[in-house]
Amino acid sequence: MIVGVVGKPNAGKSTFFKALTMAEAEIANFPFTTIKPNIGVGYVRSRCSCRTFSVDCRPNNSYCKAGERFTPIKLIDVAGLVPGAHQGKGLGNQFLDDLRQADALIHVVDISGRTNDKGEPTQDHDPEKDISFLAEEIDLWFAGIIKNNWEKIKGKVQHEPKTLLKELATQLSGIQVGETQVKKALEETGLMESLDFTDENTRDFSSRLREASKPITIAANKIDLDSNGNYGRLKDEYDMTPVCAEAELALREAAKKGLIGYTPGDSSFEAKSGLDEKQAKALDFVKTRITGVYGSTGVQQCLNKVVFGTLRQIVVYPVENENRLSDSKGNVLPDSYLVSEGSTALDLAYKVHTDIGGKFISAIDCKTKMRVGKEHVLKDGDVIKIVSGR
Ligand SMILES: Nc1nc2c(ncn2[C@@H]2O[C@H](COP(=O)(O)OP(=O)(O)OP(=O)(O)O)[C@@H](O)[C@H]2O)c(=O)[nH]1
Ligand SMILES: [Mg+2]
Repeated sequence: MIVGVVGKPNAGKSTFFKALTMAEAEIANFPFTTIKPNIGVGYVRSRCSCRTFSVDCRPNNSYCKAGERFTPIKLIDVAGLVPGAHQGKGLGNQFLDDLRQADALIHVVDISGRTNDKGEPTQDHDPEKDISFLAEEIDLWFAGIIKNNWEKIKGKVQHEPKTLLKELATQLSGIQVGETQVKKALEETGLMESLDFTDENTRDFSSRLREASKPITIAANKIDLDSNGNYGRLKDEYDMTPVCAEAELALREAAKKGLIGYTPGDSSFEAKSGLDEKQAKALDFVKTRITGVYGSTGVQQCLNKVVFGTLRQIVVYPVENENRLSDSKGNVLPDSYLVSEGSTALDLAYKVHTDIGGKFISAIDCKTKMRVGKEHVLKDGDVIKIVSGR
């Protein structure tokens, strides 16, 4: 699963990405700082099952802080998108290509309105324009793929109308669009029968595919600079999270240096001794103007919202020893995995290893100590031992 970080140039995408991944990413106050995509691992936060089971965990693929488990998820930060990108404007199609694999997008918007649609400094840009243009660009990108392949598809479909669904799904599989999504959009638009792929109909069809395959969550970034009240004006109309990526990055860096105690996503942090005057002032700003006002910096909240809300994932913990809740080396609750709501014990077995999935015998729910079958539906926080043949 991959979450893409998108938006116009200079909106704060790389700052947001860096705060989540602590990976190297260039950040600068001018457009098109990022050209090649940054790929890294971020973490979603959920209550660790070590608390429910009252055990001390020793995570391996993830980490646990103050009883909160941080489970990995891949993130990609791409170049800034400008209107007309689908036709090659700005850095053009390349980074749209970089987004092919994404399952969901976080749209980092400069809510302060202090950069124009090209990412250049200004005073009173309306961020509402950014919100609509981004979804449009992605719709047009999808529509372009259909248009470019339409002659090929049409030829085959004329011989055998039933193949429309298959042909479209094949062309769109590269951008993570599945057959079920194509089918639903074809039915909703009536295109399955009419085959009337005019520009307008193709656009409508693409828009539905985009909503299903690359849903967008809005991060209202640079909230610290929003003196024009844009967030207050737009928050009822759009579902968005107030964000200060710069503050989150500062908190994570300060925590890494041991200057503060901070668990990502918390509503507050604790300053330790040894801060110089500048650091103390910066942290005071974060406290009084960001976390104290909005309840957090919003960065962790955005990622959690995408993964647990939009993508409907749950966290489960596979173990090898059902009594010690550990792997074979004795590490307690070593791994936490994201799986889709409704996943079964067999799905988890395959996720752990294809061999284990193939030789699945049964599973043990470590909470109830009950043996369950492959159809057993997993719940958030479940600790599961998979029993498989040799
Ligand atoms: N005040 C404020 N500035 C921020 C915030 N987030 C990012 N910035 C600043 O905005 C500028 C652009 O940040 P980047 O992260 O490089 O933006 P980007 O969207 O990746 O830009 P491109 O790669 O050029 O598309 C930098 O000067 C950041 O320090 C924020 O929450 N508040
Ligand atoms: Mg960037």
